[in-house]
Amino acid sequence: MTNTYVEGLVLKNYGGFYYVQDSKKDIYECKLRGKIRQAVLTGDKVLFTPLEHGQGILETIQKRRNEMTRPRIANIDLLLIILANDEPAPSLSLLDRLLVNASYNGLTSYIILNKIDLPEDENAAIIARYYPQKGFNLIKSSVRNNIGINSIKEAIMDRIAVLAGPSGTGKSSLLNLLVEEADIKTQDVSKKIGRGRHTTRHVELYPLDSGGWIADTPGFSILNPPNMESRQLANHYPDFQEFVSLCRFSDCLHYREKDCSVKKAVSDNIIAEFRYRNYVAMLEELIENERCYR
Ligand SMILES: Nc1nc2c(ncn2[C@@H]2O[C@H](COP(=O)(O)OP(=O)(O)OP(=O)(O)O)[C@@H](O)[C@H]2O)c(=O)[nH]1
Ligand SMILES: [Mg+2]
Ligand SMILES: [Zn+2]
Repeated sequence: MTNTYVEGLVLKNYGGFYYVQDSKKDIYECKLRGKIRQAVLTGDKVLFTPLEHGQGILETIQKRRNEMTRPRIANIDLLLIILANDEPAPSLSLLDRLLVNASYNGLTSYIILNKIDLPEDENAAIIARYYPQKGFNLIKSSVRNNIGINSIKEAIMDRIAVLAGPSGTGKSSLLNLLVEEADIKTQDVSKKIGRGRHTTRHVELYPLDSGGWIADTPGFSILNPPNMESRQLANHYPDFQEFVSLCRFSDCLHYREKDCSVKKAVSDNIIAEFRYRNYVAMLEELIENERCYR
């Protein structure tokens, strides 16, 4: 007999079942094949055997491209960093930490500057000016006034997205807006997977009508410094890249070295000083960790 395995994506694990969506967007309620030992995570790409009545058997987990804790989710493509134009005013150092973290984990990141219906905070103005000019993705939005939402949908298209950002910036509001629209047209599916916004405390991926998935992770934060070597940090600063090869020392950390092109670019106002300050703060933490664990 030829095998009839089908590729699918785990949307959630609930009540002992795994809800697996195939490429036709149909969702199957799957039990595990006995031999699977590894924990199956939301976001896992799997092979499963479809059975009758929307049931299935989850056969194997495919190799993960990444895996996050807090919440536990696999194969994330996209980090949406939700900041507010004001209320709360955005923190530049938090933003840079999130960007470094995303880059370290191989994620594409988008800076979403939400609440543009409000007057702009000083840091918000800096963000809106500096980052797009350096090639970062930035979308201005107002969940309240339905501005920028289509651009966010386009960013998520066919990808697995998670939200990050400080409290009060509008993550839950955005999620509700995106998922509510999906709800309208996927009622049958939501009935089938027994969904209720408040019924589950497990991580769930919501398929969006416009394509892609978003995780219900309003409290998502990935603030711990990633476990990288200090000399790797500059690789995660795209605005440093055109200068790093011009430093006098090939192993320059752009820290206390002489003839450092990155520092020169900072004093020439090509690299923003706040970016460099955030770099040094993270660098010192990494160096400190290396001292402790050597
Ligand atoms: N003016 C304005 N207010 C907004 C906008 N989006 C969300 N809000 C409001 O901002 C407040 C916080 O929104 P939430 O969606 O709860 O923020 P959150 O990021 O989920 O916050 P945490 O769950 O604490 O991390 C609420 O009162 C929202 O109504 C917006 O675009 N403009
Ligand atoms: Mg929230
Ligand atoms: Zn240097």
